[in-house]
Amino acid sequence: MTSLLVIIVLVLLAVALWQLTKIFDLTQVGSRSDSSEVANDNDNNVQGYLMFGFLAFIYIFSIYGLISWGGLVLKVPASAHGALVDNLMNISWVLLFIVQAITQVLLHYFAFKYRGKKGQKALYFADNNKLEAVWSIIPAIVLAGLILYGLYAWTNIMFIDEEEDTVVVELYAQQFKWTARYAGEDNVLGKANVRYIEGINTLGVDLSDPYAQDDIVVSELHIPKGKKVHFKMRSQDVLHSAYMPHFRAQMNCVPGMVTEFAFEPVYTTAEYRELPYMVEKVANINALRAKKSTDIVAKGGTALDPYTFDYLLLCNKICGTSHYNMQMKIIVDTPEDYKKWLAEQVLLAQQVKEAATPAKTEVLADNVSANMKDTIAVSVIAKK
Ligand SMILES: [Cu+2]
Repeated sequence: MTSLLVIIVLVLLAVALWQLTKIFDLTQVGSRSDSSEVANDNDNNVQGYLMFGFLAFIYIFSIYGLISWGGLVLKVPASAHGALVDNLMNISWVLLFIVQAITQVLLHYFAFKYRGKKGQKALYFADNNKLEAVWSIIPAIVLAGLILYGLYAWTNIMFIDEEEDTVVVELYAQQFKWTARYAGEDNVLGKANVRYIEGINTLGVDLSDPYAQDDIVVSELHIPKGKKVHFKMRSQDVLHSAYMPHFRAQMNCVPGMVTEFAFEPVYTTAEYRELPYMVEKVANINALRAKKSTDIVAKGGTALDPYTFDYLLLCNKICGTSHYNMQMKIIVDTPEDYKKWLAEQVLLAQQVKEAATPAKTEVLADNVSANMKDTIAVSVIAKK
């Protein structure tokens, strides 16, 4: 509501300013020597020099941006294919910078050089085949090279060898959270469909499917270092996009179909935390947090917790109001730690079975109320 009011005020202010300039123009009628709407030499000179001013602005802002924000990028890729993506990105950037540096100088210089002058007539110039061939063929070759290299990189990244021993994980997207499902011992995910969603079976896993018997559903993603992880994405409601920036991986999650992506993590979470660039980044973030905390504490609030790095799975499609917060922690473990963690997880089939047993639920409920009674008793004693 406040922002709407601000917008209305700004629009009204703009209208008032526009009206004021009109009144100012009317007061000047008769006093100006040249009140013609047609540009004269003086106007053209001003516009010509403004072109150089704009050129300078583009370059100064680009250089400023590179210096101030260039260091914020995620420098070291955490997946085996990541270097290929970064290389493609870097080549594109270098090409873009070279082309823009040359074309922008030429564009603005010629606009200045051939600015309007009294008595100067434009030359009628129909076409020049040689020039047109040069500016068509050179970009065509460069773009073809870039696209071919991109296609080569993409097919390499997207190739999933079905024979290879991979960890199969389903990423399930819904407004606004991620859930992961591991294929278990058989390494095959059980069938799933929204129609089977019931109680704690929030992913709609078909529990009559033999492949689903050993499936494990979790809300924190653990993956092993040095082994290819084969992700299969599903969405419950709208388009989402599974984005894992440190691994240079992104794939849309589309309702009604399964999309895939596979990569091999090359740094465990602990190793990535120790990378010099990450140590520096975390120190910067914590310095900012500490500064903010002093303000918060001064206002009577509690200080912010220090930040520790973790890989994240984010949603990269604007999917609704809480899209910005749709994320899941990814932990890359050593293969041994991963095995240990996986062994500790309870199978979905077992969880569903336990939830369906009323006797056990009652016992659980009794335990909870007994615990609550204890807590109340303890707090009563504490008060005495
Ligand atoms: Cu989303």
